[in-house]
Amino acid sequence: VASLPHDAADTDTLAVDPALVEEVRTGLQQQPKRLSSRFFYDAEGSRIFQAIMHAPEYYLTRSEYEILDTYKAELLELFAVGDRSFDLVELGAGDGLKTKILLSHFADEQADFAYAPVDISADALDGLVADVRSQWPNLRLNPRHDDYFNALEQLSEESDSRRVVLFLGSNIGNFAPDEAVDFYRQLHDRLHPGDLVLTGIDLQKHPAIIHAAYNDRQGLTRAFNLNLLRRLNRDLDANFDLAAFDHYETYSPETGEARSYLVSQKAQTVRIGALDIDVPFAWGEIIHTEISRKFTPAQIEQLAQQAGFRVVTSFTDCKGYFTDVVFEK
Ligand code: AVJ
Repeated sequence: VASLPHDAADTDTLAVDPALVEEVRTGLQQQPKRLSSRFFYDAEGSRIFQAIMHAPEYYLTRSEYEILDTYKAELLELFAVGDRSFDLVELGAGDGLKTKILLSHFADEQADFAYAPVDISADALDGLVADVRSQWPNLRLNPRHDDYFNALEQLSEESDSRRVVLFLGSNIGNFAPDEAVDFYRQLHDRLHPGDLVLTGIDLQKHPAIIHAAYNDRQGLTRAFNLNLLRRLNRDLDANFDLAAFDHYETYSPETGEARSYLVSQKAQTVRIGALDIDVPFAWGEIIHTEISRKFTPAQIEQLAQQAGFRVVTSFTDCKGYFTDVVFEK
């Protein structure tokens, strides 16, 4: 079934991800149709997301950057309490742009720590590792191309330093409400008492600001969403006509959910060659592709508690758009 990637740089997809096959089989034969946002990040999708982070409407990255830059000294005091060594484990490290603010400050202060970036994208991880090695050749660097929880389990066997887990960028927002609790609870299970989590979460705010962040004028979010169909064309030998689908975004201030959809602009049938199925679309029919949930401070407190964590402290940017929260086990 596997078709080889046409893009040689995309080392992730030498064989088709069986999870993608399963997702398409169930998601596109379901009513309403859906595909998970975890499949956005092939090489091209990762590149488009980098561009989104620089879009004027996408405030999340700038807000979190400001928080980490403003509070890096306070964070180091929390992480290295009593000058103990710690393992900084970053889940979903991506290009590590924000984390480099912390690495730079921690290195300047000669903190005793190792950095273990974890990512399921080999492309993203290789770039980050090369970059960090050249900037801080003496830093203890322990990259993991792995699933988040596998990596955490291995790390706890190899070292008895305090673990400080970074889970930044409001990645938690992509989970359904019950999955978010479950994710933090699984994280809690794999940590030792006294270990910390620094987690970045987007806050509820004026709905227009949030809606614009997922509906930018340059069309980057649109390209990001449509790229999922391009990936299916390539990896699963599908024949989506990208011009026959539109990007549509909603934000509900009642649920705090930004939701992305692809909308079929005509009645059409799409063939998924690798699955040997034909998928019919009515005019105006949608595929739901992403949830980016926004939280209130009270919801974050509740989330932490349900997962068994104590909230130590939290920081926000000057506009109050975003928060970085420290949990302790
Ligand atoms: C990387 C999951 C945090 O949901 O804001 C950006 C991904 N989607 N624009 C988000 C995304 C559309 C982003 N996260």
